[in-house]
Amino acid sequence: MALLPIITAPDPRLKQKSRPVGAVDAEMRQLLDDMLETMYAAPGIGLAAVQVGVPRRAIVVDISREDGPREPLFMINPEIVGVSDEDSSYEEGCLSLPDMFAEVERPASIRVRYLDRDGKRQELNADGILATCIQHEMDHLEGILFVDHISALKRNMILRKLLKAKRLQEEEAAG
Ligand code: GNR
Ligand code: NI
Repeated sequence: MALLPIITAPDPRLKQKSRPVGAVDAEMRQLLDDMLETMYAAPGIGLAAVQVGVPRRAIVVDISREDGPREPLFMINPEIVGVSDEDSSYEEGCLSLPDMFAEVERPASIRVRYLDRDGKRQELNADGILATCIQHEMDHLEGILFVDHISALKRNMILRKLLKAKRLQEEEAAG
């Protein structure tokens, strides 16, 4: 297992579209395990492969309590096959937009089809924060960040703050 560096915005790699996974082989399982460890360490409730620089359609999600038994979900080539008419709004964050938060509206529940860590076909109904998180991760596979769902005004405010924080960090690192 290994901790992988998480890419933060603004970085053109976060805008690229991820390619389908051909086979869930040992190398892919290693990546999934490293992604899960990286997500738990962050800590976060989801992570897409592109956030660690691998533009493949693979995500990990775990919305369980940190102090209880963990319930990781590994989703390869996920597809949304159904959405509710009803929307819900959650305050979202993103490990690639550190310390930034905004309310995002999405379908309240979804049905998603994917391959699991064993390459087995699965379908899952999700609602609540799980539905939000899966949709947030699947957006990453299209090069979309949560700020792309909010007003240009709010988005630019967040991106400016982020750029400023990044510059400060780089100055500190340079000494
Ligand atoms: O850790 C995360 N929390 C979160 C909170 C609300 C909605 C979505 C998320 S996903 C985020 C981790 C992340 O950036 N995944 O891509
Ligand atoms: Ni994210």
